[in-house]
Amino acid sequence: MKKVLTVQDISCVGKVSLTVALPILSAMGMSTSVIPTAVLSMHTGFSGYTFCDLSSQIRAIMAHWKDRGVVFDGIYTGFLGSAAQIEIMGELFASFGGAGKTILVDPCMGDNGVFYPGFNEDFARMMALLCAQADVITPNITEACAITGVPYREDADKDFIMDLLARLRELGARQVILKGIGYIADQCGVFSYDARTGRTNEYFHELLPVKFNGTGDIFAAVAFGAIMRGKSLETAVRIAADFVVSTIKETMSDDERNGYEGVDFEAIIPELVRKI
Ligand code: PXL
Repeated sequence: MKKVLTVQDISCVGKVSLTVALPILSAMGMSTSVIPTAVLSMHTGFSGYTFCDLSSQIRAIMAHWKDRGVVFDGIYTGFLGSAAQIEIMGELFASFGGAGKTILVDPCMGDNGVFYPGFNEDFARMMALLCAQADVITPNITEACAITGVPYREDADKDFIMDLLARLRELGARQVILKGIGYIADQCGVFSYDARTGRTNEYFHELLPVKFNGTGDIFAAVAFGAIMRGKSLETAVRIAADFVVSTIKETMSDDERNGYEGVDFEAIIPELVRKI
C-alpha cells in the first residue's frame, strides 16, 4: 500500500481541505498521514471564523518523523496557513521527497478572480517557487494567474488559457493541471500538460449552474490518489473531474443547501473506488 502525506488546514465545519482529502485518499487505498497547517472553526467563506496557525508545530513534527525513519511515497500540499509555511514546505520536500516520490502542490489561494482572506500577491510569488519544486500542480485560473503574475480575466479565451499554461510550464513542475476553463458555453474544461511526453490534453465536462466550496480540494485529492495508483495524468484528470461533477449533482438535489456547506462526496465514494 502506498504511504502518502497530505498537508492542509482542518476547517472543523464546511467540508474542505483535510476533512475531504483524508477520507478520499483512504478510500482510494492510500495509507494517509497528515500535517494540519491551521485549525479553523469553519472555512474562510463563513464570516467570523476562528483561525489558529500551526506553523510552530511543523518543524518539530518533521524532526520527530526523521528520527523515527518515517518515509512517504507521495506528498500533497493544499491550503497553507501562512507565508512562513511555504518555506517549511520546501524543507519538507527536501527531507521527505526525492527520487521516486511524487509531490503535488495545489496552490490553494483563491477563486473567481479573488484571493481567499489572508492571501495576497506576495504569498502568490512565494507559492510560485514552491510550485517549481512539485511534480504536479493543480491551480484554477485565479491561482494560475496569481502565481504567474498575469492579470485575471473573467472572459479567458483559448489563447489566454494556452498562454497561461505555457507560463505555468515555465515555473518548472513536471505536470500541470489547469482547471475551471470556461470558454465553451455550458462546459467546464481541465487542461493538463505532461513535460515527459510534451503533450497537452483537454478534457471538457458539463458545467453545472451551482458553486460549492471544497470541490477544488476534492479534485486535487482524487487526482493525487489516481496518480499514486499509477493512472496516467489524463486518466487522473478524467476521474477527478467526473467525481467532482457527480458530487455536485448529488448535492444539487438538496434545495435547502448553501454552497458554503460543500458537497456530499461521501455518496459517490463507491463509484470512485470502482474506477481505481
Ligand atoms: O477549499 C479551499 C479552502 C481550504 N481551506 C480553507 C478555505 C478554503 C476556501 O475558502 O477557506 C480554510
